[in-house]
Amino acid sequence: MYCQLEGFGNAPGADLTPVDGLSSPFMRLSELEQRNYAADGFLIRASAFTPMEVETLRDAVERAALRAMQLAESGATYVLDGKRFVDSGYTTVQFEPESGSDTIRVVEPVHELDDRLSNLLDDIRIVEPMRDLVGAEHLAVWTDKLNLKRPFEGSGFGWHQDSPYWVHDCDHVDQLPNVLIALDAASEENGCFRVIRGSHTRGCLAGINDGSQLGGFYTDPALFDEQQQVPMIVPAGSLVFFNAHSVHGSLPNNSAEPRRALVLTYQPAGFPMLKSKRVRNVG
Ligand SMILES: O=C(O)CCC(=O)C(=O)O
Repeated sequence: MYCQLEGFGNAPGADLTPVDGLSSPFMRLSELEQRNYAADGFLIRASAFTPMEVETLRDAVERAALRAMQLAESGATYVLDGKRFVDSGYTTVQFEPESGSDTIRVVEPVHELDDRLSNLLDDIRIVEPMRDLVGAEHLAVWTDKLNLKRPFEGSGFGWHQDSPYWVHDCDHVDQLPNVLIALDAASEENGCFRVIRGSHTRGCLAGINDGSQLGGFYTDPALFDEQQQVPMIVPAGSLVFFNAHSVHGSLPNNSAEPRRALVLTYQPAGFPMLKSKRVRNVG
């Protein structure tokens, strides 16, 4: 049920090589991929990273999570709708909502917490398709997140778009495509990522007006068709590109398997990042 580029893959044992300024036509989106992305609002490149590379990235995110935990010890805590957040400088660490839980759910931004994650931002397999999706040859990073979804504990993400979060900080919200890098095989059981096919075509949609603090960020269910959801059941190392206006979410992880993912968001070069306000051009 997804648009996978047949035969795409990388040589076994390839390292996480940053882009060197050369453009590879092979990595760019084919016309078919561009048409699929325009219609669906998402695109999958399965197994873009080798098992060895995925292992390196898992190690990097676990180290980054340890560093995030240390930062959180001296950060400023606040609670929204029962969810605990800690800000340390411009880094936000979100904990699982279970009362008293010290399990990290999300870290944003995360790339500064491990050099391997910083290098990943320049990886040609991500940057080349992003050039087509942003519509610019020169790119910068907008934001980057680590979603951990630990076994039996990782909570779900309600249906939402990213664009309403960002539209107040950015004048080019139509040029902020995301890529989710699956660090574990994703299944229905471990709460795979889900996208509402075609929901990106109507810009920012209204949120829920239920009087809660975060309700406005969850998309009004009357404005999209849940039947159009596509579960991203993908092998570890796969890339899921998706539009900032796509309604997306996921169910809790009820399995013994983790479902970790990085979500990177790009923009045209020269613009500052969402949280640090620094410019992080690519390549
Ligand atoms: O990883 C997921 O299941 C959802 C991620 C998400 O919705 C987000 O990062 O905005």
